Amino acid sequence: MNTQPRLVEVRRKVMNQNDLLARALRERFREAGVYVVSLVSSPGSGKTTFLERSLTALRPLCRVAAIVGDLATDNDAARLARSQVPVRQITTGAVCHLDAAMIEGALAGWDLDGLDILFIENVGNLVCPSSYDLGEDLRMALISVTEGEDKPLKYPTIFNSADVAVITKVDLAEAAEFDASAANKNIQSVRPGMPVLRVSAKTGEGMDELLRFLASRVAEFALRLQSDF
Ligand SMILES: Nc1nc2c(ncn2[C@@H]2O[C@H](COP(=O)(O)OP(=O)(O)OP(=O)(O)O)[C@@H](O)[C@H]2O)c(=O)[nH]1
Ligand SMILES: [Mg+2]
Repeated sequence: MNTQPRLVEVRRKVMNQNDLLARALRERFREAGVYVVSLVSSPGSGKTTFLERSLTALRPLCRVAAIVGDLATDNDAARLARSQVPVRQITTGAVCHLDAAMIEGALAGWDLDGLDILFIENVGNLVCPSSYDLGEDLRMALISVTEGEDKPLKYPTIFNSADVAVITKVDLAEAAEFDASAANKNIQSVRPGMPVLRVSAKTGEGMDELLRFLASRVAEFALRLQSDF
């Protein structure tokens, strides 16, 4: 018996439900004037380290907060909390990605009007998170120099679902013999025109440029909000 059509149908229903919830979340974020940035990457690409540095840099300038997802432990929430911004951990158990319902649950009791930027660190995974809209305004796909330049070709969906690629751990580029132009070519072949930024959260290289990029996106968002009202 061929069960394929039924499986596809069930999956489509789950996706539709997530899309509807994500749309409602996006509207809620927009009404509260919160710009939402999500981070996706394989495990250990440097999402939390990058976020910790970004939150610390942004905290004196605007009201920031973070939600972080992992299968187990609240290690990342504890690390992010060192930047002294509000942080919430989602523990997904066996689930390899965050979805819109989990984000909605994590927002309970949170005054969104009191925030300017909300970061969401997804579970480290280059496959599952790509299909789940979280209501974010900007999705960053991180790829570290130690992973190999071919990752965008092997995992095109995650790069396709993202708005910007961030090459991390550039302080290790030489040791890893990282070929930046090959990586860039692979990213562009999957998602033509995608901005590519380079950072080291260890040394701080590229962080100013990345935060300027983010600030320009937040400013565009604020302008759009003004023209809507
Ligand atoms: N050399 C160097 N190491 C880094 C950099 N960023 C992160 N690391 C190291 O990479 C390892 C993983 O970093 P995390 O920030 O935990 O990575 P992650 O993507 O949050 O990991 P998961 O949440 O488990 O998916 C840690 O040992 C970090 O110290 C960097 O810019 N340079
Ligand atoms: Mg992490």
